[in-house]
Amino acid sequence: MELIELFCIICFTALCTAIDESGIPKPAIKLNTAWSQVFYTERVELSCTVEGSSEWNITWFRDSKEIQADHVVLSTDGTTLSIPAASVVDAGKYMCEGQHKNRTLTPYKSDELTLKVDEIPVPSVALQTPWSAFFTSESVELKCSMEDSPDLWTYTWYRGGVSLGSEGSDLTISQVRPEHAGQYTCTGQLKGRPVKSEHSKAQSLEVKEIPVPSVALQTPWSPVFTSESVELKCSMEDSPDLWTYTWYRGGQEVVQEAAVSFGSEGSVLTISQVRPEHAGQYTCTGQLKGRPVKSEPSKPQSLEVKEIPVPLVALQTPWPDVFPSEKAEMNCKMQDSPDDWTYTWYRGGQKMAVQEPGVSFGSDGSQLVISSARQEHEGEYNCTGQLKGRAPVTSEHSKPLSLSVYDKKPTPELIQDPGHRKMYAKESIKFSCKVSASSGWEFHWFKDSAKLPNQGENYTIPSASYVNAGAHRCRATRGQEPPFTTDSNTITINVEERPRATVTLLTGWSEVFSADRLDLKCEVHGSEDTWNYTWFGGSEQSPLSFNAKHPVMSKDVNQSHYSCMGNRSSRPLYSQRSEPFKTTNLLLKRRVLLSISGCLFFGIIAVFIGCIVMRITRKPVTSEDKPEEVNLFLTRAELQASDVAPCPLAEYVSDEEKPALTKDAEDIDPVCHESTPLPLSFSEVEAETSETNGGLKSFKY
Ligand SMILES: *[C@@H]1O[C@H](CO)[C@@H](O)[C@H](O)[C@H]1NC(C)=O
Ligand SMILES: *[C@@H]1O[C@H](CO)[C@@H](O)[C@H](O)[C@H]1NC(C)=O
Ligand SMILES: *[C@@H]1O[C@H](CO)[C@@H](O)[C@H](O)[C@H]1NC(C)=O
Ligand SMILES: *[C@@H]1O[C@H](CO)[C@@H](O)[C@H](O)[C@H]1NC(C)=O
Ligand SMILES: *[C@@H]1O[C@H](CO)[C@@H](O)[C@H](O)[C@H]1NC(C)=O
Ligand SMILES: *[C@@H]1O[C@H](CO)[C@@H](O)[C@H](O)[C@H]1NC(C)=O
Ligand SMILES: CC(=O)N[C@H]1CO[C@H](CO)[C@@H](O)[C@@H]1O
Repeated sequence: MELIELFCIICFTALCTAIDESGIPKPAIKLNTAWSQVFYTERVELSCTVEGSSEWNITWFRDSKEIQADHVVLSTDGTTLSIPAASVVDAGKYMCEGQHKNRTLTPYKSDELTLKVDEIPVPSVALQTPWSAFFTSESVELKCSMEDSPDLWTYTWYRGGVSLGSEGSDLTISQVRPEHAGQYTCTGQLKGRPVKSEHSKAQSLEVKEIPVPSVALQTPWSPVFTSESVELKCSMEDSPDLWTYTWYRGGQEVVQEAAVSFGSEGSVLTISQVRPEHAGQYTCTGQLKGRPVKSEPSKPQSLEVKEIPVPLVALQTPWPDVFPSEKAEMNCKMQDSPDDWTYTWYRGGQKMAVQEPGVSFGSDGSQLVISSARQEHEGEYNCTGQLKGRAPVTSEHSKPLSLSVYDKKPTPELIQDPGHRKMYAKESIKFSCKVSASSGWEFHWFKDSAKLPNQGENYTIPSASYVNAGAHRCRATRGQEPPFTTDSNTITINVEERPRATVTLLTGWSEVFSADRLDLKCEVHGSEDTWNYTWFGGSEQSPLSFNAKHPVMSKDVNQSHYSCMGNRSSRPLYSQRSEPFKTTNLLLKRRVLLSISGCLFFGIIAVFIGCIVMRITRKPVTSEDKPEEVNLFLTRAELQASDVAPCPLAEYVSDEEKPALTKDAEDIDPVCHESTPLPLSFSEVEAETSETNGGLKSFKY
């Protein structure tokens, strides 16, 4: 509009001037281009017209100086002045003057025409977004424009100086890719005029791959237990704050719920009370704030959720039933990694006090020791585990363990079989120790407070002897350090020797000379009871006879040894066997004795008769001269005083050699009278007690 207006004004003034000055035409100066604004390098044409122009010579002036044709191009008639490429020097006030060719007229000047030559403006490139860094697939819009009258221009885009072949003020890249990055410039081209601007300042365009966020478990441990709190963090490595995040579990978007919450912009996922269904593979994506840029999902982070295990209570001591003062020990343990837990104990539903007298817990509570059980320790025990350093993780109660405490110590019962307190040698005795309650007992045996080597519930004496007499007691123990101990009642037994049988010779001296058999008798001394007897001959074990008396015939010389024993139906059931009675050569000796004694007898008679004869034939002598009469018949006292055994019979009958004879002599009645039994020789003389050595008793005073 402006240009048109200007143009009209110029025309009008030109017309007016043309008819001015009363007939002398006035040259009219005029810009031939349709625009008044001329840019550098543009071609400019000015014309100067006078009526009847052919008669006029035209002269051009700029700033009152005549223009020389060397710089500009004038048409042949001079009416047109053209500047092929305008520059600063071409700007100025233009004027033309007409000089009539034939007539001398005062040259007539045109009006002044001011020509301005403007610099070609440079367009500027602007991003339509406030950011210049783009992520792949984002859309980018660039705008190129001239500051003034942008509509007069057309624009051309360049990246890195290379034309993109695209015109228009707006450059749009709908899905930007990394190769779109670069320096963007544009130039302006004046519409319809060959005016081309310089390149604009470059606008750099950065294209980045969309980053992928990463997920990290903030909780320092994995796996986590049910009810624990878990924190997961999702973030971009670079400028994480530009993003908002979305969480996925196993590909499904995680939504907010009672236990699940998100931190600002979703970067932190908090599960306050984790449950098994929260386990899975967590991924997240980032969403650029305010821009439709969405990242690929992160690498998955797995969240493992374990059920809190339940501990097990186990009895460490072998018995669930204990006695007062006995020790009981139990422990509470998780099957897996028990050291990660501490434990709490409950008895009968009540949490146990830390300082219960008589009860101690291990450092982590896994052990419960009742050093000395009491009635109040009875009950059902169970426990829970708490994860160390992760306090809210508490297990369920374990299965209960029941501990019962007896109200008193048991007393073992000592039983003797057979139950006689008075026992006889070689009898077998069996003691049993019985504890009626509970189990696991070990037994120890004591006699007169001395420990016996026996262990086990039974203590058997296969063949009693006097060393087994005494107070017997058993002790039941169980457990260790110190063992629980309880003592039984005491049974005192006596072990007596069995009465000994003795063999006596019934046959008297007088009969010895007449009879040809010896009668032996068996007796059991030290017992008034009646006995049945059994006789044994020689070394044979089979009995010979069963009567109290046993005859030995002279023809039985081979059976030199006879012994007997008592046997009955009440205790003691049998006696000790007697010492063997030797009858070797007894009958033979008797015959020899008979002849010796006969000789002796007749000898004595002869001496006696001789004495009488001497007494009669010789006179008596005085008492002083009288030699001491030989006392052939010693008194009993005299005989006793003498050490020499005077009884020739006894001496002879004895089987013993001379040295043995002196020994035997002490026991042998030196006076040989009718009732004196023949001295018996034994294979060995035992140092028996006087009572049992019944066979010799009759020889003593
Ligand atoms: C001017 O002079 C030329 C020749 O010199 C002549 O031909 C022409 O007619 C003249 N014009 C006028 C108007 O006198
Ligand atoms: C363990 O003890 C608690 C409290 O005494 C009780 O409520 C619970 O039933 C017990 N647990 C089991 C498994 O018996
Ligand atoms: C102990 O004796 C009883 C019978 O008195 C018997 O039943 C038991 O088996 C015996 N024990 C041993 C260990 O021998
Ligand atoms: C006595 O013993 C002898 C040999 O030692 C033997 O020949 C004889 O038959 C025995 N007599 C009797 C009665 O046993
Ligand atoms: C006891 O005597 C009877 C006969 O009276 C006999 O049969 C039995 O063998 C005897 N016992 C012993 C141990 O000698
Ligand atoms: C001796 O033996 C007989 C028969 O064997 C028996 O009847 C009797 O009771 C026994 N006497 C004693 C004292 O044991
Ligand atoms: C009056 C005058 O100056 N006339 C001139 C016009 O131009 C022609 C050709 O250039 C000249 O020859 C005349 O002298």
